[in-house]
Amino acid sequence: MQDLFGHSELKDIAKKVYDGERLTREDGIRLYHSNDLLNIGRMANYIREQKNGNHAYFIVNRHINHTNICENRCQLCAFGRDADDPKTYVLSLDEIEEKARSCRDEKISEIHIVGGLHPELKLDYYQEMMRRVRRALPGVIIQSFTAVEIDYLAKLHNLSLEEVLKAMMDAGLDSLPGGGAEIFAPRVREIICDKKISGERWLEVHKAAHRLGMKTNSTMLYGHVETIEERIDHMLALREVQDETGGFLTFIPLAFHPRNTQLETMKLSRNTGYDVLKTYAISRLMLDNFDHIKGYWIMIGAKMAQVSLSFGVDDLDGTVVEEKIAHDAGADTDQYMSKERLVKMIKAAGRYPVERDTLYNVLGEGF
Ligand code: V47
Repeated sequence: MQDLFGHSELKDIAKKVYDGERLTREDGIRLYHSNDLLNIGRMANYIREQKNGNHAYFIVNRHINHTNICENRCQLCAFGRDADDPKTYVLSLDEIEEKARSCRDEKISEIHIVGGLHPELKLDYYQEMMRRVRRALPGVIIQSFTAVEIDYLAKLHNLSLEEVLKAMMDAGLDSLPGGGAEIFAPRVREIICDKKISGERWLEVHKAAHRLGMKTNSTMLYGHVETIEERIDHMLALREVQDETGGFLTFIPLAFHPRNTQLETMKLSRNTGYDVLKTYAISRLMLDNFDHIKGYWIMIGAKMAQVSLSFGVDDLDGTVVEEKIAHDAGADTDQYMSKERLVKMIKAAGRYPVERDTLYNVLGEGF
């Protein structure tokens, strides 16, 4: 295998990868500076197949965004709005229950609820939300609330992170999604999300969840003002926590969409196909202690997601049904993809489709 790298500038990194040696910060930066996309992909695919064979996972899930009112109004976000904006909404508990109930026949295994930081929605609203979703969809895994929302509730009620997480778990919360991580570097946060919790606090929330036995996801929002070094440092911070807790299920690179955000005027170029594939492959190589890398088709398009299955990705996320965060920012993808289409896409990439639940328990395969 290594012979293929005979004349490659990446030969020494390839040796490490095939010898099972951990890559360093410098290796990650060099990979990003290289244009040898096929060899970067080849290495990532080797690790991907070592960890997950030919499996390509997907989930039958539904997203709900309960409110777009948000106190933070991050520069990166087109979804959050001020309370007096005519386009705001808050879903009532009845409406949320109805949305959950409406997908009973779809046999979904996960419900994913995230929203803005609304000062009038208190812990009891969220607990009742969990109880009602649980009642509407018994057996479904509730993966809800970003670390940012958990921190907000802790501050709102003067509670510790553990107290908020425990209260939510008692009401039915199973797992936290990976949103809100953005890029951990303070320099970047100052520009793209100046009121959001720090990267350190984001990691603290996830560590607290892991200590309570919860599994969680992680993300990185890329393609705005961050440097290559800041992307690699973000991955390394996650790798360090994973060494400590083993609580992360997956890593999801999220491609930045500028439309309707405060960053739109900076004329940031949308992520290129090359950058998207490199980012998947490099994260697969750097995050040696993560089992899964997710290619979220909503943000990169179905075709790019399919190709990513050869560049380190082993999971395409799911049916989703309703998506507002990327679409408010200009995503031109559909909001829903049927299970049949996910399966077809996976098979056409030569992979073996596996339906999973949030925790990667297998619910069906082959198809
Ligand atoms: O937290 C916000 C990002 C996240 C934009 O855990 C943007 O399985 C691109 O975290 N352009 C929400 N991205 C989505 C998210 C997610 C999605 C799917 C699966 C999982 C998971 C998590 O989207 C936000 C933020 O990081 N985001 N605005 C934007 N303009």
